[in-house]
Amino acid sequence: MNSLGLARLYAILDLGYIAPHDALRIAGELLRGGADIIQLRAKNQSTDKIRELADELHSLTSGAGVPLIINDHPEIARDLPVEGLHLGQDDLPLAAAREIVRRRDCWIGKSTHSVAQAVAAAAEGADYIGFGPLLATPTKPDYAPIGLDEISRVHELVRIPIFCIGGIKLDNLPDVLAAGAKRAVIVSGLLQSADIAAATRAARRVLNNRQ
Ligand code: 3NM
Repeated sequence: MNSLGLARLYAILDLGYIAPHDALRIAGELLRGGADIIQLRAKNQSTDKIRELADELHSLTSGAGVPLIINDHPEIARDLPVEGLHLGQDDLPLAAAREIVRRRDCWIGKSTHSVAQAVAAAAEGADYIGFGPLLATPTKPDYAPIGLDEISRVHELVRIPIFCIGGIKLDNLPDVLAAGAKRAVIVSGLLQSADIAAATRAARRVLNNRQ
């Protein structure tokens, strides 16, 4: 199984962009392209539907050695052998989520939207953070972009893996890396490309060249 420490490209199967019945096929494309981690994000589906999809997806991702992370639903991370749970700032506190999941081998990541939140999430015991949105993004329209200037400072202050997120596309990825990012989450930039595996492979190549 890929380790968190070595992961560079974090892809999200966001059901705001893809239909549930396409999720497995598109996960296959992301895996073929070399995504290091896949998250299932399904804001408008029932918990039962997400659990069913997560179960199917996990058979695929675990066969490929790629961690599957569930957004928002600690009870699903408790019930299935997924590798991680992702929490937002408005979700339950990390310690409360760990109490529900009760598996130390389940990573818990947290979305952070400022350097202060990033430092707080690390202190709270997060295994990794998302840091963004760096740039304006239709995937998360209600958040003010942070810009690229804080990327180097957050890397100085926070030692757990930091996945930069928000408005990252293949064409601006080099600028994000030049600003100090080491890892990236790309959602619409992958899901909306004509060839998802090729776009994923291209992003991986840019991220790998950074090391
Ligand atoms: N979380 P795209 S930004 C899901 O800042 C998500 O926490 C963010 O999508 C955060 O790559 C974001 O399409 C959307 O911009 C990322």
